Amino acid sequence: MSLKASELILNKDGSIYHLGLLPEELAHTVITVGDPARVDSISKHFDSIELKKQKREFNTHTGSYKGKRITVMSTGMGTDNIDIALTELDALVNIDLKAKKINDKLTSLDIIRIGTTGSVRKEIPVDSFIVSEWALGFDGLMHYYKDDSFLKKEIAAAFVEQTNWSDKKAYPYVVEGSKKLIEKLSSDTTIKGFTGTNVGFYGPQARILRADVPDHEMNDKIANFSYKGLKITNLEMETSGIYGMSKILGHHAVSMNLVLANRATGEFAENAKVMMDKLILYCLDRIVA
Ligand code: R1P
Repeated sequence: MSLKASELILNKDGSIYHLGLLPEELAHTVITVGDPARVDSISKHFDSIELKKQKREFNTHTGSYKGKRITVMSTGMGTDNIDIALTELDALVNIDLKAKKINDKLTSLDIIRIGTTGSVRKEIPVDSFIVSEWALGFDGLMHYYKDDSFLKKEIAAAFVEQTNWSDKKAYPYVVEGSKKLIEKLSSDTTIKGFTGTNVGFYGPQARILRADVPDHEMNDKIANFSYKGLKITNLEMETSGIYGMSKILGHHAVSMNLVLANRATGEFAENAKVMMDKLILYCLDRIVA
């Protein structure tokens, strides 16, 4: 049975609806970033660039770095975009777009997020590189999919209990990154972390400019949460979605984040551009190692 035109949506040139990409334009190693401008900061290190395409917040370059074919694509901010980005990346490798049929032989992508984040721990300062071993999603995305076999429900339950999590918010979910990629991207210059993925930047991360939040202690409660020694290290907005969708669809994913803000001390990075370039080169070299 073929997928309906309303479900697998294609553009007139046969490319996938939101990303605007054709299957042959995607490498099997994909770097994702939030910021469309960060795509240039990565592909400028490539030996050569074969493709540049942009649709909405999805800016994509495919090229090669030290001989390895890599796609770098921006996702914009938030796990609602990640739902689209990961589903359409998967469709490019695992669905025959012309026949609108799922391939018999499935392909696994290696997906590496290079992002920015806020640390919730004093001992993880600005400019640190965090490799997310685990993600805790506050965004609810995984509850819209049937497969929950990979979710660590006992950790989520402990989090709800310890933080007195309001049942008006989505129930948190916990998911692990790809062990293979975590090992590949880890070294003595990185810190292994447990990344909280929020559904927004201000209220959802207890940042108050003018609009108040119901619980001023929430970031302290998040920092104090502990499950068998596992503690949350940082907050950002995409990792849980990337890890969850990758588990459901059979891809490998790791999230690498540069600490720009320390929420415990109130500090913000002074050399963000220089440090991001260091993280980019570090990741590229580990990917091809
Ligand atoms: C918020 O400023 C954005 O920055 C972080 C958050 O996850 C969110 O997307 O990541 P990126 O720098 O990759 O966008």
